[in-house]
Amino acid sequence: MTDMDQPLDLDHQYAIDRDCTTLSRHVLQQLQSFSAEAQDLSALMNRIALAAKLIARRLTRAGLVEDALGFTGRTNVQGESVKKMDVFANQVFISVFEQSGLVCRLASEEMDQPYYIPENCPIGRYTLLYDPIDGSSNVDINLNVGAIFAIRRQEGEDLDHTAQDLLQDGHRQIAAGYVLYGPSTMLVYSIGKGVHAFTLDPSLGEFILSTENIRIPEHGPVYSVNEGNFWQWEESIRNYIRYVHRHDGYTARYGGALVGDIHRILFQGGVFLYPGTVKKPEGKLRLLYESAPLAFLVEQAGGRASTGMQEIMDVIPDKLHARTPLIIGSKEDVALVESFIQEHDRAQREQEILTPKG
Ligand code: P6P
Repeated sequence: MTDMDQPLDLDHQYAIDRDCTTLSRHVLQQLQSFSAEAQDLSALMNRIALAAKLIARRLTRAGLVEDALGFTGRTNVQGESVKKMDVFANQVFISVFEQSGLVCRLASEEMDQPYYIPENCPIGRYTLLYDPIDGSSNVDINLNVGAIFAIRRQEGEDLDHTAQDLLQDGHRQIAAGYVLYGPSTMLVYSIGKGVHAFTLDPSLGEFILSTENIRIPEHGPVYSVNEGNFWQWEESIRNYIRYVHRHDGYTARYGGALVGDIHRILFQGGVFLYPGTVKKPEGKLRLLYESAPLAFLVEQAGGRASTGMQEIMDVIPDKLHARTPLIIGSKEDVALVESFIQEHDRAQREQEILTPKG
């Protein structure tokens, strides 16, 4: 027998097979179809992967490249100071998708209105909604940042460019995920058939399957929240925080960058909260390109995402940059936070009944 007749041992065979499981192949395997829509989804995910690679390349050299760090001096539609990396990453997504023939619009945290693909470019039937760099305050201190994305089909013609068809609930998402720019660059996605993680192999320039069918634990030790806002919260949220302070088995982890905090909870279990405050009941995080994509993903992994009163996936935004409170993670931990909200509301209603009118 020649060497070629000798089968590789299973470990080597597995390693080769895994290195060949690229993102585009995985999408087609998921769908078990080569239909036009399956090919579209595979191509869309491939484009997102290309954007992630281009952004990762700049992030890993940010300290060495002119004009990569720091602020632009402008504020975005959110009223937030815009970082140079925000602008760069936003433009990368536009450049990667403009000639793809896959999308008709790109809606981004960084743009007041969606970017409509110019008429001299091929127009597709999908919209990409994205936060190009989430947690950009971490860029200048070399801590993890991320990108969050969702894909929706265009519904109707949107001839007046008001993008009204985007103002629908999260069930209209056909794919969603995030890119985590950390010690390694990971892309975690779902097309409604489970949650799967890919790790960028810089030596190949490819995202390679690293974890398939991720399931979030029913309960976990982590609670992730900015406790600096404690005195701005409703009493019910303060009561939840008092509870986890006083009970064993909880640990606080908060990175100030949503994607990293969610990634930890996806793998270890627990809950992330960005509640509304008395002054801003709607909270800080944006529904269409932060909370809804993450809700889609976490639900696919067996978790939950809630505003505290409603499933995030059911929320219908009134505007493109609508915000919602966000409580997301393990089923049991999200339910525990909600129980404090429901208990507080019940006590308030009881008090109102007992308090004589007039
Ligand atoms: P705070 C980053 O600006 C971001 O949008 C999320 O990535 C992060 O979870 C949150 O805001 C942090 O906000 O108010 O705690 O600094």
